[in-house]
Order: sequence, then structure tokens, then C-alpha cells
Amino acid sequence: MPPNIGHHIIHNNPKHTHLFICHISWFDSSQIYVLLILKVSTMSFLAAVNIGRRGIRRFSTASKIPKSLEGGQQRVIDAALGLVREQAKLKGEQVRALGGAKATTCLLGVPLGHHSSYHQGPQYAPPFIREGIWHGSSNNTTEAGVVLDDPRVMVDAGDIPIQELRRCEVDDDNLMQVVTDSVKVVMEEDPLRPLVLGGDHSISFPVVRAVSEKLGGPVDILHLDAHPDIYESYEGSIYSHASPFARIMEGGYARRLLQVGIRSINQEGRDQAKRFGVEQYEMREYEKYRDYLQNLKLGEGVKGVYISIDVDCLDPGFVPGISHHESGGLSFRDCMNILMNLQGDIVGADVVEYNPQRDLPNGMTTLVAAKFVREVTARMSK
Ligand SMILES: [Mn+2]
Repeated sequence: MPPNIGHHIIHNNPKHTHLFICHISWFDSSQIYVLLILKVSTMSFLAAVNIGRRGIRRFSTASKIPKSLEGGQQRVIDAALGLVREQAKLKGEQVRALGGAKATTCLLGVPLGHHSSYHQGPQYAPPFIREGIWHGSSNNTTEAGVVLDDPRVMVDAGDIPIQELRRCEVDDDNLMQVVTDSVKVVMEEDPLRPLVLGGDHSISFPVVRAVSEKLGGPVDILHLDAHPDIYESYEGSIYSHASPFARIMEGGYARRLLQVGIRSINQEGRDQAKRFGVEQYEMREYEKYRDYLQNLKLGEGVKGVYISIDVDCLDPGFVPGISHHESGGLSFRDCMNILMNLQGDIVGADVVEYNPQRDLPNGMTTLVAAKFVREVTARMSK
């Protein structure tokens, strides 16, 4: 039976905080009184108070690499960036040699999944999605007739070696910076535009940061998701996959953020939306907004439109291979109507949260994630 705390007194002195909890009685009034004295040093007390912001996960993943060896970590980071840079450069040269492209979609895999709060698995997604794009069950042409195996339409700069960096204990701040720098490296190669294959949703923050910083101003974001992903922090992590849009909005990287498909939201999600001026279109009211959402015009007066697709925006009946099965979602055709009618200059995109570990043995969700990639490519390239 839980104790009923009668009263407590906190004494402070310069060196230590003494917390006395006295007069604890049981609900059953069994005449048992317990006196507890907790002595907590000021430092650890303050550390405990700060955990919510600083992040339990960040403490527990603190690098064991000594300061003197950080130069070695930097060499690995440089090599990782160099690999992405050389691939992007080659693909840029290839597209420019062919000529005639104003915008070419460049795939970039970010196999990062450790910011997931529930099931792990999205870190394994990029190679599956690539396989799905070229799957033998379909052909090389999108619904609107765009031919994908033309390098002026789509090229691939490979994966950022995220897991290799993690094995070198590169911390989250640096990891997110590598993602930002990699996206910028792709954008250096005109006319390449990044379409990022996640990965959990945490990667949208460093990707949008890169797009906005590189273009020199904010973008409008169309975000399809069951969840608003706008917690200030989640389970102590500011980089959680539940928080990227808080980081994006506080960074000033987006003017408008439209969230579509929302059906798992609590008061904090609504409060944060209000705080940042986010436009949330919840599934319970979808019929009301259907016409508006299927005729969007975005990105005017800013640097363009960014599209972030969490595949769990779809009803789980369409996508078993996701971590969070939230019923009552969009159909694939709903999404297609939104994407195909969208007017605006699409400057970057991501498809995230596909979890191959949860998929059916026939890889059903792979093909859905891949079709998102194919159809967004058709809209972004020109
Ligand atoms: Mn989601």
C-alpha cells in the first residue's frame, strides 16, 4: 500500500541539501510511522532537476573516448562526409553532363534509428526502400509518367555511415551535424535536391536545418504523420523522434508547418502547436479539410516547400511495417491527391519511420515507402 506523505521539510545549506520526509502514515492507519531522511548533495540534486532538459539518454551515451582521442573521431567524421561528398559530386557531374535538368532528386540514406522511443528498426530501412524503388513487381515509370531511371530525374548519393560513426562513439550533437553537413554537400551539386531515406523521424531536424541554412531562409513544410512530433523533449532527449518539429520551429527553419494525418496527440502537442503557430489538420476533421488539403499552394515568399512523410500517416492497414500502429489514418490515395495537386517548388523531402523489422514477410510496407519516394521524386525533379 502506498505511503501517505504527511508533510516534508526541505533544509538548505551551502554544501548540502537535506531533505527530511517525516510522518509518513499508511492509508490503512496501521499506526506505522516511518521517518525517512534523504541526504542529497546539491550537485546531484541539481543534476536530477535538470535531467528533463539535458536528457537521460545523453548522460547514458556519454562518449568513453578520452578528450585526447577526439581528433581521431574527427577524422572518421571527415571521412564519412568525404564519402557522401564524392558520391554527390560524381552524380552532380553526371547530371550536368547530360544537361537539361533544373532539379534532380538525389537520394541520401540516413540509417539512424536510436532516437525511436518505442520499437527500434528504422535504421535498417534505406536499403529496403531502394530495393522497393526498383522492385520487379512494378516498372520504372511513376503514375504521372515520369521515368525514374533517367539520372536527370533521380540519382543516389548512398548512405551516411551513421552506424560506423556511432561505433566510434560520436555523440548526438555531432551526429546531427554530420546529417546537416551531408545534406548541404548534396545541395552544393546543382541541380541536386535531397530526398532523404530515414531513419526515424529525428533526422528531419538536421535535414530541414541544412535545407534552410543552404537556401538562406525558411521553407514551408508539409508534414504527413499520425503524430505531431513536437514535444519539447521526449524521455529526456531533445533529439527524440517525437521532437524534431520543436527543434525546427525554434530554429526558425520553417515559416508554415502544416501537419496532416494527426490522430495521436495530447495537450502538450496542442500547446506546442499553438506556441509555434503550427497548422494541424487532424484526422477526426479530415473531411472538413479534404478539398483545401488536396489543393495546396505552398512556399511562395519563402525558399520553397519541404515535404516530410512519416509512413505512419497512413492507416496501419496499409503499412504494417511501422513502429506505431495508430488506426484511423489516411489512405495512400488521400496522400497522392495531396502530393500530386500540391503547387510549389519542392526543395527537399524525407520519407521516414519505415520499420522493416515490423513488416510482413512479403515486404508490403517496403513498396509503400518506396512508392512515396518514387512519387515525391516525380514532383521534385524538373
Ligand atoms: Mn508518426
